[in-house]
Amino acid sequence: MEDSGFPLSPTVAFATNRMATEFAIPSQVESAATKMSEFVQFHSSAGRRVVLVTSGGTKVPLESKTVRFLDNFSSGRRGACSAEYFLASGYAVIFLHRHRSLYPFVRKYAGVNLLDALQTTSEEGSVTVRVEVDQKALPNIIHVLHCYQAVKKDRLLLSVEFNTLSEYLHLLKAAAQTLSPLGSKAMFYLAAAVSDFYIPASEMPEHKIQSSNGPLQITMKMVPKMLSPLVKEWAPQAFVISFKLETDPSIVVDRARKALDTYRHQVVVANVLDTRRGCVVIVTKESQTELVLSDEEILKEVEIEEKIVCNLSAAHSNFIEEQRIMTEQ
Ligand code: 9Z3
Repeated sequence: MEDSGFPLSPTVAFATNRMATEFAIPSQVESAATKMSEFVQFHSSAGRRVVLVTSGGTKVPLESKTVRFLDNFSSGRRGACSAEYFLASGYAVIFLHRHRSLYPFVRKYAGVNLLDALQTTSEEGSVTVRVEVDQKALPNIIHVLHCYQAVKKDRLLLSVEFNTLSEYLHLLKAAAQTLSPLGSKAMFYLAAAVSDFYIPASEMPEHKIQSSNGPLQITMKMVPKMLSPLVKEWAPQAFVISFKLETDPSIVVDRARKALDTYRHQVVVANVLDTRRGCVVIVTKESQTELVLSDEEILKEVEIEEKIVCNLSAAHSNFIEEQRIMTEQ
Protein backbone atom coordinates (compact mmCIF):
# COMPACT_ATOMS: atom_id res chain seq x y z
CA MET A 1 0.00 0.00 0.00
CA GLU A 2 1.37 3.36 -0.89
CA ASP A 3 1.51 5.84 1.96
CA SER A 4 -1.58 8.04 1.68
CA GLY A 5 0.13 10.81 3.64
CA PHE A 6 -2.55 10.62 6.38
CA PRO A 7 -2.00 8.82 9.68
CA LEU A 8 -3.86 5.50 9.82
CA SER A 9 -6.70 5.19 12.34
CA PRO A 10 -5.66 3.02 15.35
CA THR A 11 -7.91 0.09 14.31
CA VAL A 12 -6.63 0.13 10.73
CA ALA A 13 -2.99 0.42 11.86
CA PHE A 14 -3.48 -2.44 14.35
CA ALA A 15 -4.98 -4.79 11.76
CA THR A 16 -2.46 -4.00 9.01
CA ASN A 17 0.54 -4.25 11.38
CA ARG A 18 -0.63 -7.62 12.64
CA MET A 19 -1.17 -8.84 9.12
CA ALA A 20 2.33 -7.74 8.08
CA THR A 21 4.06 -9.25 11.12
CA GLU A 22 2.08 -12.45 11.68
CA PHE A 23 1.16 -13.61 8.18
CA ALA A 24 4.09 -14.10 5.78
CA ILE A 25 3.31 -13.16 2.15
CA PRO A 26 2.63 -16.42 0.26
CA SER A 27 4.55 -17.00 -2.97
CA GLN A 28 1.58 -16.89 -5.37
CA VAL A 29 0.37 -13.41 -4.33
CA GLU A 30 2.60 -11.46 -6.73
CA SER A 31 1.55 -13.33 -9.88
CA ALA A 32 -2.13 -13.25 -8.81
CA ALA A 33 -1.83 -9.47 -8.25
CA THR A 34 -0.46 -9.02 -11.79
CA LYS A 35 -3.32 -11.05 -13.29
CA MET A 36 -5.91 -9.11 -11.27
CA SER A 37 -4.41 -5.81 -12.32
CA GLU A 38 -4.52 -6.74 -16.05
CA PHE A 39 -8.10 -7.97 -15.62
CA VAL A 40 -9.23 -4.75 -13.92
CA GLN A 41 -7.53 -2.53 -16.52
CA PHE A 42 -9.14 -4.48 -19.37
CA HIS A 43 -12.66 -4.18 -17.94
CA SER A 44 -12.23 -0.66 -16.63
CA SER A 45 -11.38 0.57 -20.14
CA ALA A 46 -14.60 -1.12 -21.33
CA GLY A 47 -16.50 0.85 -18.65
CA ARG A 48 -17.56 -2.32 -16.89
CA ARG A 49 -18.20 -2.72 -13.16
CA VAL A 50 -16.00 -5.29 -11.42
CA VAL A 51 -16.98 -7.35 -8.38
CA LEU A 52 -14.66 -9.31 -6.15
CA VAL A 53 -16.57 -12.38 -4.90
CA THR A 54 -14.90 -14.27 -2.05
CA SER A 55 -16.06 -17.81 -1.49
CA GLY A 56 -15.51 -20.94 0.58
CA GLY A 57 -14.01 -21.65 3.99
CA THR A 58 -10.42 -21.32 5.21
CA LYS A 59 -8.02 -23.94 6.45
CA VAL A 60 -6.18 -23.13 9.69
CA PRO A 61 -3.08 -25.31 10.16
CA LEU A 62 -2.14 -26.72 13.57
CA GLU A 63 1.43 -27.73 12.61
CA SER A 64 3.83 -26.00 10.18
CA LYS A 65 4.45 -29.28 8.37
CA THR A 66 0.70 -29.60 8.29
CA VAL A 67 -0.94 -32.91 9.01
CA ARG A 68 -3.94 -31.47 10.84
CA PHE A 69 -5.94 -28.32 10.38
CA LEU A 70 -9.25 -26.72 11.42
CA ASP A 71 -11.80 -26.17 8.73
CA ASN A 72 -15.40 -25.00 8.48
CA PHE A 73 -18.67 -25.95 6.81
CA SER A 74 -18.70 -23.58 3.84
CA SER A 75 -19.19 -25.30 0.47
CA GLY A 76 -18.67 -22.15 -1.60
CA ARG A 77 -22.10 -22.49 -3.14
CA ARG A 78 -23.19 -18.95 -2.22
CA GLY A 79 -20.11 -17.43 -3.86
CA ALA A 80 -20.12 -19.64 -6.99
CA CYS A 81 -23.82 -19.16 -7.58
CA SER A 82 -23.69 -15.39 -6.97
CA ALA A 83 -20.75 -15.05 -9.38
CA GLU A 84 -22.97 -16.46 -12.16
CA TYR A 85 -25.73 -13.94 -11.44
CA PHE A 86 -23.23 -11.06 -11.33
CA LEU A 87 -21.92 -12.15 -14.74
CA ALA A 88 -25.49 -12.27 -16.05
CA SER A 89 -25.99 -8.72 -14.70
CA GLY A 90 -23.02 -7.37 -16.69
CA TYR A 91 -20.26 -7.44 -14.07
CA ALA A 92 -16.75 -8.75 -14.59
CA VAL A 93 -15.98 -11.07 -11.66
CA ILE A 94 -12.79 -11.82 -9.75
CA PHE A 95 -13.64 -15.08 -8.02
CA LEU A 96 -11.38 -15.42 -4.97
CA HIS A 97 -12.18 -18.90 -3.73
CA ARG A 98 -10.97 -21.71 -1.61
CA HIS A 99 -9.19 -24.39 -3.63
CA ARG A 100 -11.70 -27.15 -4.55
CA SER A 101 -14.76 -25.27 -3.26
CA LEU A 102 -17.69 -24.93 -5.68
CA TYR A 103 -16.92 -23.09 -8.93
CA PRO A 104 -19.36 -21.12 -11.14
CA PHE A 105 -21.23 -23.17 -13.79
CA VAL A 106 -19.53 -26.50 -13.05
CA ARG A 107 -20.93 -26.29 -9.48
CA LYS A 108 -24.26 -27.49 -10.93
CA TYR A 109 -22.71 -30.89 -11.53
CA ALA A 110 -20.85 -31.26 -8.24
CA GLY A 111 -21.26 -34.81 -7.08
CA VAL A 112 -21.95 -36.21 -10.58
CA ASN A 113 -19.49 -38.84 -11.73
CA LEU A 114 -18.58 -37.52 -15.18
CA LEU A 115 -17.47 -40.94 -16.32
CA ASP A 116 -21.05 -42.18 -15.86
CA ALA A 117 -22.40 -39.30 -17.97
CA LEU A 118 -20.13 -39.68 -21.01
CA GLN A 119 -19.94 -42.27 -23.82
CA THR A 120 -17.42 -42.35 -26.66
CA THR A 121 -18.86 -42.93 -30.12
CA SER A 122 -15.77 -42.80 -32.35
CA GLU A 123 -13.59 -45.75 -33.28
CA GLU A 124 -10.86 -46.58 -30.84
CA GLY A 125 -7.53 -45.13 -31.98
CA SER A 126 -9.01 -42.20 -33.98
CA VAL A 127 -7.30 -38.84 -33.39
CA THR A 128 -10.44 -36.86 -32.51
CA VAL A 129 -12.75 -38.54 -30.04
CA ARG A 130 -16.48 -37.91 -30.19
CA VAL A 131 -18.20 -37.96 -26.84
CA GLU A 132 -21.93 -38.27 -26.19
CA VAL A 133 -23.40 -36.72 -23.08
CA ASP A 134 -26.27 -38.20 -21.10
CA GLN A 135 -28.40 -35.09 -20.51
CA LYS A 136 -30.26 -36.79 -17.69
CA ALA A 137 -27.01 -37.09 -15.76
CA LEU A 138 -25.96 -33.52 -16.65
CA PRO A 139 -29.26 -31.57 -16.86
CA ASN A 140 -29.21 -28.39 -18.95
CA ILE A 141 -25.58 -29.04 -19.89
CA ILE A 142 -25.72 -27.41 -23.34
CA HIS A 143 -27.11 -24.14 -21.98
CA VAL A 144 -24.63 -24.11 -19.08
CA LEU A 145 -21.73 -24.86 -21.45
CA HIS A 146 -22.75 -22.02 -23.78
CA CYS A 147 -22.98 -19.57 -20.85
CA TYR A 148 -19.56 -20.66 -19.61
CA GLN A 149 -17.99 -20.38 -23.07
CA ALA A 150 -19.44 -16.88 -23.61
CA VAL A 151 -18.02 -15.75 -20.26
CA LYS A 152 -14.64 -17.25 -21.15
CA LYS A 153 -14.57 -15.69 -24.62
CA ASP A 154 -15.17 -12.22 -23.15
CA ARG A 155 -12.67 -12.84 -20.32
CA LEU A 156 -15.30 -11.90 -17.75
CA LEU A 157 -14.31 -14.31 -14.98
CA LEU A 158 -10.92 -14.42 -13.28
CA SER A 159 -10.24 -17.32 -10.95
CA VAL A 160 -7.91 -16.75 -7.96
CA GLU A 161 -7.43 -19.56 -5.43
CA PHE A 162 -6.54 -19.62 -1.76
CA ASN A 163 -6.19 -22.39 0.72
CA THR A 164 -4.87 -21.06 4.00
CA LEU A 165 -5.97 -18.05 6.00
CA SER A 166 -2.69 -16.30 5.21
CA GLU A 167 -3.22 -16.72 1.47
CA TYR A 168 -6.77 -15.39 1.78
CA LEU A 169 -5.71 -12.27 3.70
CA HIS A 170 -2.88 -11.30 1.35
CA LEU A 171 -4.90 -12.00 -1.80
CA LEU A 172 -7.80 -9.93 -0.42
CA LYS A 173 -5.43 -7.02 0.17
CA ALA A 174 -3.90 -7.36 -3.32
CA ALA A 175 -7.38 -7.53 -4.89
CA ALA A 176 -8.58 -4.49 -2.96
CA GLN A 177 -5.60 -2.40 -4.00
CA THR A 178 -6.10 -3.48 -7.61
CA LEU A 179 -9.81 -2.60 -7.57
CA SER A 180 -9.42 0.70 -5.75
CA PRO A 181 -8.78 2.80 -8.92
CA LEU A 182 -12.28 1.84 -10.12
CA GLY A 183 -13.71 3.92 -7.27
CA SER A 184 -17.43 3.39 -6.73
CA LYS A 185 -17.65 0.99 -9.70
CA ALA A 186 -15.83 -1.67 -7.67
CA MET A 187 -17.89 -4.02 -5.53
CA PHE A 188 -16.71 -6.37 -2.78
CA TYR A 189 -19.00 -9.32 -2.04
CA LEU A 190 -17.35 -11.04 0.91
CA ALA A 191 -19.17 -14.38 1.16
CA ALA A 192 -16.18 -16.50 2.22
CA ALA A 193 -16.42 -18.04 5.69
CA VAL A 194 -13.10 -16.87 7.06
CA SER A 195 -11.84 -18.34 10.31
CA ASP A 196 -11.96 -16.01 13.32
CA PHE A 197 -9.15 -17.93 15.06
CA TYR A 198 -5.66 -19.09 14.13
CA ILE A 199 -2.31 -20.15 15.57
CA PRO A 200 0.56 -17.75 14.74
CA ALA A 201 3.50 -19.36 12.89
CA SER A 202 5.81 -18.51 15.80
CA GLU A 203 3.63 -20.53 18.21
CA MET A 204 2.99 -23.52 15.96
CA PRO A 205 4.84 -26.80 16.40
CA GLU A 206 6.93 -27.71 13.34
CA HIS A 207 6.19 -31.42 13.35
CA LYS A 208 3.08 -33.53 13.69
CA ILE A 209 1.55 -33.21 17.18
CA GLN A 210 2.08 -36.50 19.01
CA SER A 211 -1.02 -38.16 20.43
CA SER A 212 1.28 -40.05 22.80
CA ASN A 213 1.60 -36.71 24.67
CA GLY A 214 -2.06 -37.04 25.75
CA PRO A 215 -5.09 -34.78 25.21
CA LEU A 216 -4.51 -31.69 23.11
CA GLN A 217 -5.04 -28.16 24.35
CA ILE A 218 -4.59 -25.33 21.90
CA THR A 219 -4.85 -21.57 22.32
CA MET A 220 -5.76 -19.63 19.24
CA LYS A 221 -5.44 -15.93 18.51
CA MET A 222 -8.11 -13.73 16.97
CA VAL A 223 -7.69 -13.13 13.25
CA PRO A 224 -7.33 -9.37 12.58
CA LYS A 225 -10.53 -7.93 11.08
CA MET A 226 -9.50 -6.91 7.59
CA LEU A 227 -12.82 -5.23 6.83
CA SER A 228 -11.46 -2.18 8.65
CA PRO A 229 -8.42 -1.53 6.37
CA LEU A 230 -10.42 -2.62 3.32
CA VAL A 231 -13.11 0.01 3.91
CA LYS A 232 -10.89 2.79 5.24
CA GLU A 233 -7.57 2.29 3.43
CA TRP A 234 -7.38 -0.19 0.59
CA ALA A 235 -10.53 0.67 -1.41
CA PRO A 236 -12.28 3.56 0.38
CA GLN A 237 -14.67 4.46 -2.47
CA ALA A 238 -15.88 0.96 -3.26
CA PHE A 239 -19.29 -0.59 -2.54
CA VAL A 240 -18.64 -3.19 0.16
CA ILE A 241 -20.92 -6.05 1.21
CA SER A 242 -20.02 -8.42 4.03
CA PHE A 243 -21.96 -11.45 5.26
CA LYS A 244 -22.93 -12.26 8.82
CA LEU A 245 -23.60 -15.86 9.70
CA GLU A 246 -25.21 -17.04 12.93
CA THR A 247 -26.90 -20.22 14.10
CA ASP A 248 -29.35 -18.35 16.36
CA PRO A 249 -31.94 -16.51 14.23
CA SER A 250 -32.88 -14.19 17.11
CA ILE A 251 -29.51 -12.40 17.07
CA VAL A 252 -28.44 -12.38 13.42
CA VAL A 253 -29.90 -9.02 12.35
CA ASP A 254 -28.59 -7.24 15.47
CA ARG A 255 -25.14 -8.70 14.82
CA ALA A 256 -25.31 -7.57 11.20
CA ARG A 257 -26.25 -4.05 12.28
CA LYS A 258 -23.40 -4.00 14.78
CA ALA A 259 -20.94 -4.97 12.00
CA LEU A 260 -22.33 -2.14 9.87
CA ASP A 261 -21.85 0.35 12.74
CA THR A 262 -18.31 -0.86 13.40
CA TYR A 263 -16.94 -0.97 9.85
CA ARG A 264 -19.18 1.65 8.24
CA HIS A 265 -19.43 -0.14 4.92
CA GLN A 266 -22.57 -0.27 2.78
CA VAL A 267 -24.35 -3.62 3.29
CA VAL A 268 -24.38 -6.69 5.51
CA VAL A 269 -26.22 -9.79 4.30
CA ALA A 270 -27.48 -11.60 7.40
CA ASN A 271 -28.05 -15.35 7.19
CA VAL A 272 -28.63 -18.32 9.46
CA LEU A 273 -26.83 -21.63 8.92
CA ASP A 274 -29.92 -23.86 8.55
CA THR A 275 -32.00 -21.49 6.42
CA ARG A 276 -29.29 -19.80 4.34
CA ARG A 277 -30.45 -21.32 1.04
CA GLY A 278 -33.98 -19.93 1.35
CA CYS A 279 -33.83 -16.72 3.33
CA VAL A 280 -31.48 -13.77 3.97
CA VAL A 281 -31.87 -10.23 5.29
CA ILE A 282 -30.16 -7.36 3.46
CA VAL A 283 -29.19 -4.83 6.11
CA THR A 284 -28.10 -1.26 5.27
CA LYS A 285 -27.84 1.87 7.44
CA GLU A 286 -31.36 2.92 6.47
CA SER A 287 -33.12 -0.35 5.67
CA GLN A 288 -33.71 -4.01 6.34
CA THR A 289 -35.04 -6.17 3.50
CA GLU A 290 -35.94 -9.80 3.89
CA LEU A 291 -35.48 -11.94 0.78
CA VAL A 292 -37.32 -15.25 0.93
CA LEU A 293 -37.94 -18.02 -1.60
CA SER A 294 -41.64 -18.91 -1.84
CA ASP A 295 -42.74 -22.58 -2.03
CA GLU A 296 -43.46 -22.08 -5.71
CA GLU A 297 -39.99 -20.64 -6.33
CA ILE A 298 -38.40 -23.54 -4.48
CA LEU A 299 -40.31 -25.95 -6.76
CA LYS A 300 -39.05 -24.06 -9.80
CA GLU A 301 -35.51 -24.28 -8.38
CA VAL A 302 -35.12 -20.49 -8.17
CA GLU A 303 -31.96 -19.66 -6.25
CA ILE A 304 -31.87 -17.09 -3.44
CA GLU A 305 -28.62 -15.70 -4.92
CA GLU A 306 -30.59 -14.43 -7.93
CA LYS A 307 -32.60 -12.24 -5.55
CA ILE A 308 -29.55 -11.18 -3.55
CA VAL A 309 -27.61 -10.15 -6.67
CA CYS A 310 -30.63 -8.35 -8.15
CA ASN A 311 -31.09 -6.35 -4.93
CA LEU A 312 -27.38 -5.54 -4.56
CA SER A 313 -26.67 -4.58 -8.16
CA ALA A 314 -29.58 -2.10 -7.98
CA ALA A 315 -28.19 -0.75 -4.68
CA HIS A 316 -24.76 -0.50 -6.34
CA SER A 317 -26.24 1.58 -9.21
CA ASN A 318 -27.77 3.98 -6.67
CA PHE A 319 -24.46 4.16 -4.82
CA ILE A 320 -22.53 5.01 -8.01
CA GLU A 321 -25.05 7.74 -8.83
CA GLU A 322 -24.90 9.20 -5.30
CA GLN A 323 -21.10 9.28 -5.42
CA ARG A 324 -21.20 10.96 -8.84
CA ILE A 325 -23.53 13.69 -7.56
CA MET A 326 -21.40 14.20 -4.44
CA THR A 327 -18.18 14.63 -6.42
CA GLU A 328 -19.90 17.11 -8.76
CA GLN A 329 -20.99 19.33 -5.86
C1 9Z3 B 1 -21.73 -16.34 4.70
O1 9Z3 B 1 -22.45 -16.02 5.60
C2 9Z3 B 1 -22.21 -17.20 3.53
O2 9Z3 B 1 -23.53 -16.86 3.20
C3 9Z3 B 1 -22.12 -18.72 3.85
C4 9Z3 B 1 -22.56 -19.49 2.60
C5 9Z3 B 1 -20.68 -19.08 4.22
C6 9Z3 B 1 -23.07 -19.08 5.00
P1 9Z3 B 1 -21.99 -21.82 1.57
O3 9Z3 B 1 -20.56 -21.43 1.24
O4 9Z3 B 1 -22.46 -20.88 2.78
O5 9Z3 B 1 -22.93 -21.56 0.41
O6 9Z3 B 1 -22.08 -23.23 2.09
N1 9Z3 B 1 -20.42 -15.98 4.67
C7 9Z3 B 1 -19.75 -15.22 5.70
C8 9Z3 B 1 -19.61 -16.00 6.96
C9 9Z3 B 1 -18.71 -15.38 7.96
O7 9Z3 B 1 -17.80 -16.03 8.35
N2 9Z3 B 1 -18.90 -14.14 8.36
C10 9Z3 B 1 -18.14 -13.60 9.48
C11 9Z3 B 1 -19.09 -13.50 10.66
O8 9Z3 B 1 -20.26 -13.85 10.53
C12 9Z3 B 1 -17.57 -12.24 9.24
S1 9Z3 B 1 -17.50 -11.61 7.66
O9 9Z3 B 1 -18.65 -13.05 11.73
